[in-house]
Amino acid sequence: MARVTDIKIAPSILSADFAALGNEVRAIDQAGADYIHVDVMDGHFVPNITIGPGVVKALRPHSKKIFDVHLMISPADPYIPDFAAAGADIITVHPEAGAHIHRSLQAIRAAGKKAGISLNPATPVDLLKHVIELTDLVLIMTVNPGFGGQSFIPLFDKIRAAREIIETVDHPVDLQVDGGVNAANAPDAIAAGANVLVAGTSVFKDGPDGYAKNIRALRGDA
Ligand code: S6P
Ligand code: MG
Repeated sequence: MARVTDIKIAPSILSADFAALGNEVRAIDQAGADYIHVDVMDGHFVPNITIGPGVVKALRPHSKKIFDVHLMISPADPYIPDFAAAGADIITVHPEAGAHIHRSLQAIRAAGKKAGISLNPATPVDLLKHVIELTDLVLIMTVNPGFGGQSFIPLFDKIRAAREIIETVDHPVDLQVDGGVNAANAPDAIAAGANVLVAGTSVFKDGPDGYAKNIRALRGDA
């Protein structure tokens, strides 16, 4: 089970000031972010449009932290090389976005990046059993993807089940929770087995002066 010191915080720039993304990435880096979570949306797989590989490339020089790129796009496979070249370190895809999730994970690793799989709230966790050997990060969505600021869906049994599947392999696999995460529900998500917390609203809500305090609060630090 993850100790508090093992908990990684991945602020989602979906909630950042899109008019100042370079400054925002630097600010959350300096405020203690472990990963920079980049939500890519295409207005087709999810009802919102955000950013593409060009923005990831522009942000890359602003931080040495891990760029954790969450592709909420369909199809995803044609764009894996572009996000890899732009500087993504982890590329996460959805099985709901295409027919061949096994092939998508292979393609991410072939591009030299860590492969993530993200499950929407209604997608059965047992799917992981068939791809966990190809997976470096499991993302359990605790909102229906598309917009920040939604309410957390308490899928703790699903998080526990994902942790059990991860324990069946020898290589390290992050268990990430994404959607409506805040200081109130973070302890239960961690207790269920999550070791990476994605948070947009709960990190960015008070402006740059609050980023470090909000990140500490998610870790359970006073
Ligand atoms: C939102 C998006 C998620 C975001 C997450 C962060 O639908 O699909 O992937 O990363 O929701 O925003 P917040 O405000 O929920 O923490
Ligand atoms: Mg996300």
